[in-house]
Amino acid sequence: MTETTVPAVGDVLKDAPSNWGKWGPDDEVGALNYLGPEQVLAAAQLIRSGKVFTLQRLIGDPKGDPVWPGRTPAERTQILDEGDWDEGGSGPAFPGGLHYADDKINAFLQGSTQYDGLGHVWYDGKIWNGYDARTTIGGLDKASVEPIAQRGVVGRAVLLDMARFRGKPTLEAAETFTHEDLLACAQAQGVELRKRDILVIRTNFLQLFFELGDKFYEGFCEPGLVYSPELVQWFADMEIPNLVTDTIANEVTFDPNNGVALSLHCALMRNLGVTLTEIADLEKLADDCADDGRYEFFYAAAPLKVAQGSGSPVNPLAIK
Ligand code: UVW
Repeated sequence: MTETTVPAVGDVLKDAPSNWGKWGPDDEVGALNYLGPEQVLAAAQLIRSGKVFTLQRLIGDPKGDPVWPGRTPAERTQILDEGDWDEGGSGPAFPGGLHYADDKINAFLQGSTQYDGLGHVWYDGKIWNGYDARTTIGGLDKASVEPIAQRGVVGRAVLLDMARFRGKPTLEAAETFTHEDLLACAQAQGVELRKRDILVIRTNFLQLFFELGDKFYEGFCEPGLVYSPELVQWFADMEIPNLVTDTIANEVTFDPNNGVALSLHCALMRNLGVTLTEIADLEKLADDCADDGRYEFFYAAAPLKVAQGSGSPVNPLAIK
């Protein structure tokens, strides 16, 4: 498909459902409004074994950090260590002789497991809730990651292990699935999808990043959910607050039907206010779910409170 035949995302989504205004003109957290004390208390009932799974990928993994093309992995720099107190070193002399280590990172806020602020993507000059896209200039004045971080995300989550469901170690580049496939996967796993569930989808695609090295980015097109009006309506009807996946960008990168890039970012995040969480490490959790047959769990996550940030690293917790 050549670029000229690719339609504008706004045309593709012209009849798509929208939640703009649903939570008032000042809302900045969208579908997270679906998660309140009732959902938190119900989710807490799912904690039975006390097993805790942390879903963040390592920042500074010696095997490499998978990032969206054009972003670079985080660089951690050691600022102070014991060597600074060697003879002639510049380690500060504290009363009592304390030594310490300091370091800093230079990182894309979306360069690891992350929450996107709802203002992270847009089209036609408007971000979530109809705010002007010019509010993003120099930092997000509206719908940044900060209100999500202030609120936190807690609820019942369900793992949909699409790789196991399809009998593959990893889904393939550009492989797609729909909400019907998610429902079939849930049925095969013996778990019910309920309204206001946090959806956690495993493809294990990033295993190929670690196996292929730089070749991973050749013809880059991740597998994932593919846009259809029915899928977006299903997310709206199911009141899904948060979509968590183990890919870099949560959906098939280029829609095979029209070539549009990341149309679900626009349909789900910009229009419905569904919060997106990417690059989650679901491997230990998925093995445990396959072992005990329990695919539902308590989920809690809070990105960092970064003023005006378009996203933030996060280490979500799944507790069974
Ligand atoms: C883009 O939107 C480009 O990336 P992501 O949502 O994966 O951070």
